[in-house]
Amino acid sequence: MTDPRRSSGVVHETGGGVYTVFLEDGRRVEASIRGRLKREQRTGNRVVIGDEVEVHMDGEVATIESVLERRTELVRRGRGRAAKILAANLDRVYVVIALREPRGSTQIIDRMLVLVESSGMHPVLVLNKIDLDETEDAAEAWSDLYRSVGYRVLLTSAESGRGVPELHAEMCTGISALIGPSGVGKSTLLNAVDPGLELRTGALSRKTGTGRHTTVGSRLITLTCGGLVADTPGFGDVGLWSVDGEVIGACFPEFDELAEGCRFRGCTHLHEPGCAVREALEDGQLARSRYESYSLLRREAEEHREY
Ligand SMILES: Nc1nc2c(ncn2[C@@H]2O[C@H](COP(=O)(O)OP(=O)(O)O)[C@@H](O)[C@H]2O)c(=O)[nH]1
Ligand SMILES: [Mg+2]
Ligand SMILES: [Zn+2]
Repeated sequence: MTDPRRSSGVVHETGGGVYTVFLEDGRRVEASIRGRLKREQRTGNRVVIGDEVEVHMDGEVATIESVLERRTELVRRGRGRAAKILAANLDRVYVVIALREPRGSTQIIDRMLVLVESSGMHPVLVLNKIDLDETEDAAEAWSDLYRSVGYRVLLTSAESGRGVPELHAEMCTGISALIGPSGVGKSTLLNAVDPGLELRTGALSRKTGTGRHTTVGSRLITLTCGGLVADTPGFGDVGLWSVDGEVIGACFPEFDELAEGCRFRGCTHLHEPGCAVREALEDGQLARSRYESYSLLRREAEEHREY
């Protein structure tokens, strides 16, 4: 028999110890969490947006009893900071980069792809602001490069509308997230996908100055078509994320097969003899920019390692 006071739902908002949960029957409740879960929160295992939870209803009082196993977790690992789960059960992550204003680079792209890959998710690359002059060459070169290593690439512009219908169609099911540096056009793109959202965009938020209006909590935005979009302050500070050195190799999909040919197990591909990854680089089978990003991230991880 099912207990009528128990129902399951999805966490749509967190912040200040209050969790907004949408229950299966469509009700929206503000829940707190059970003591045992509260203790886990302190050890970093937090209840986050996208979490599927079991809620106990005592009249109008809602309490989160347990969190169901997550299908995915997007984790931010900081330099010297504890890892933080930003969102659970994301179905797709878009890494958004502007071709200009601010100008993207393969290094920025690779860094963000790696951050998402290190959480076990395979992102979609969005090359945005394709309406601006002199963006064609980079757009073409980068789409070719990233498609060749196994990523899906979308070319978009909120200004011209390019790619917006495609993005809209994909975002109407499940939970999506857009991550990327500030100013690349994430909020503007979401407003183009769903004009009803009226999200604040760069031109406005700069005026508010010292972050008085910055979002403190995290939320899932509901699109008119029913899709959900994760929004957390953590998506804007990708520059502060870092990745453990040992997993970086696994975050470059095209290295996987090559690495099997390395002479040494656990080869770092930086200096060992008989390295198949570096051989592929010399043979032109591996893009130099990808290898450079790899070695940069790897060295960076070594510098920030803590004992
Ligand atoms: N030319 C052009 N500018 C854009 C486009 N999308 C956004 N912008 C501008 O880029 C700035 C930052 O946009 P915003 O959406 O706030 O970026 P976010 O920080 O990634 O959310 C704003 O001034 C927008 O007007 C676009 O597709 N083309
Ligand atoms: Mg924004
Ligand atoms: Zn190697």
